[in-house]
Amino acid sequence: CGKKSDAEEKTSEQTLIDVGFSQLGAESDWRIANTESIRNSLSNENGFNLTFDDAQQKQDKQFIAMRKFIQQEKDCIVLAPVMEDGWDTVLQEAKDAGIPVIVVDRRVNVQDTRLVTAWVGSDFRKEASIACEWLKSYTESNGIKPEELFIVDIQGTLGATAQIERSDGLKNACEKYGWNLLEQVPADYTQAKAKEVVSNLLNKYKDMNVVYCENDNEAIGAIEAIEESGRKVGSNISAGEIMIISFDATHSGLKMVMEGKIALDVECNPLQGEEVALLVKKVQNSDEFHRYTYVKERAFSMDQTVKTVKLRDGDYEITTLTEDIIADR
Ligand code: GYE
Repeated sequence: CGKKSDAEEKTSEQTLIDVGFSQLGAESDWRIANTESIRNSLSNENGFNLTFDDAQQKQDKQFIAMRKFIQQEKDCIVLAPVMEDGWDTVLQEAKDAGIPVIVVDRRVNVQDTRLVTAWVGSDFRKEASIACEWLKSYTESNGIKPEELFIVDIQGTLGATAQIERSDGLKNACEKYGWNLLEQVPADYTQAKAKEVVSNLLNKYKDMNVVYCENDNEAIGAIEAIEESGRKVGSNISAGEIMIISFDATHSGLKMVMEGKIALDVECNPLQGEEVALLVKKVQNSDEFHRYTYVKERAFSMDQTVKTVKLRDGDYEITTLTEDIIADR
């Protein structure tokens, strides 16, 4: 093919990239921020024509959306999968139709990893290590013995990467450090479910003193349940307070950190839109791109006892929260 005529050049310039985005749901503040970020970055002004679908936390609905996008011959599909398993068939269908699929946030577990063009998201194992290493240093500094810790894990949606890796990280730390893990219970990343679950756990375990919540909405539900039961949330376990550890660092989560109600909040960055937009363009232009991109994240605490934690790849600094950081979310 020869050089394009001026007219052809103009049309291709004006052509928007047709993208279908299958978002898993709207279960949390994190998710809403993630949707907004992707929608804003994949806007008409930026050269995209985006079709959005909310699957209400149902994988079947994601299959339907994906097949609709394939039928509509989208240029690219962006998929935020609800869980890891079960994607082989539909991803093969996209591949057969020649449509690249960019996976965001959680990952998919497929036999042929080439079915995924690229992935953008967080290192959930690292997030869990930060939380557990912080708890270890904190308790050691305060003379709390490992066997005095009675922990419950309020899990996310079972089978989601963030759940699998945050739950595993805690379980391994409990085994390694000799902490008591009373129970691991799923609450679907929602405030309402977490409140219900924690109310039941409070009745069951009088000695429970740490609630490890796998996201901020769950942490807020847990705080409500604990306060309604007449107990106090806070870092002073020895004085009978129940410590909350959480993930996401959303606006409402960080407000709870500021008030001392969440002891540590490990950030999970939902702002993946710009990276996704860049990737889609690179894929379309057959430019080189990274297949796996991890977004940068921090961990916030108001308690100054632990300033750094030791991770496998070196020291990790805990950020002291300021009003500016909260205002930014
Ligand atoms: O932590 C939670 C959301 O997969 C990282 O899903 C995401 C998690 C996030 O509902 O708030």
